[in-house]
Amino acid sequence: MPNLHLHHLENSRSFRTLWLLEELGLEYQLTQYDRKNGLAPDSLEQAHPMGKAPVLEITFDDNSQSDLTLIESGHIINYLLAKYDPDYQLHPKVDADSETWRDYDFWMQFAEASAMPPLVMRLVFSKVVERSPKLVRPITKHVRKQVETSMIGKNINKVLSLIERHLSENQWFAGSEFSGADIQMAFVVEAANARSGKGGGLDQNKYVNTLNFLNRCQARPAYQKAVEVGGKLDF
Ligand SMILES: N[C@@H](CCC(=O)N[C@@H](CS)C(=O)NCC(=O)O)C(=O)O
Repeated sequence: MPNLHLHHLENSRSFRTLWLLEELGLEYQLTQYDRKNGLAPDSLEQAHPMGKAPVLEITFDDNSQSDLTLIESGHIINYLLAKYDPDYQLHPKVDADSETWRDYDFWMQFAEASAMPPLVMRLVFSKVVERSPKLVRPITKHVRKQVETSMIGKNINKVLSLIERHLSENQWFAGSEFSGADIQMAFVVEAANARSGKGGGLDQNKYVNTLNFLNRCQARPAYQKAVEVGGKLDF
């Protein structure tokens, strides 16, 4: 069995990896990093030059193959499932004719390609306002409001509508079974549900299926173990 070493940054996408490692019941080594002014500390660059979380290092004691250093949470999820989920308990078989697989692949991609960018922009603007000197704060607030109304808010609403519609027709993102796509997308929902900054939390009536999905995720023992080990997500 190779050694798995996860580099986990507090309050970050590496929670996805931690949660999946727990779902799979795998042993792993963990290095935790605290944020510095909201960002990853420089020391994370020693694990991978990108300096972003997650980083998963895999070493093979038997020299059966070269060691690996993986980044990109979606890529890591797919690697771990391809390797450690041979019975397809947490991911569907690749099959272009299967709606379950197409949904799985779609939401895996959608999470980082379309959903996270406007959520990150919202977070960045709220930090800019928070950290701007008192004197210029009315200006940064005004700019945030403009960008929020003209761009960020609209894009986030489109993302959330798509998610809510899908979850009103499906129990999970890839059909009727929990899968890696739910781990990938739960982080999106948590970020969208953030109460800090401009978020204020999701509307309980409008996004009832989305919030029920999040509750189902948070009730999973592996999710709770990941919180215990790596800390609660709190944006
Ligand atoms: N698309 C990448 C994004 C990685 C990423 O941006 N990670 C954030 C944590 S949520 C990070 O390390 N931020 C710290 C920084 O940029 O300094 C993934 O899904 O892994």
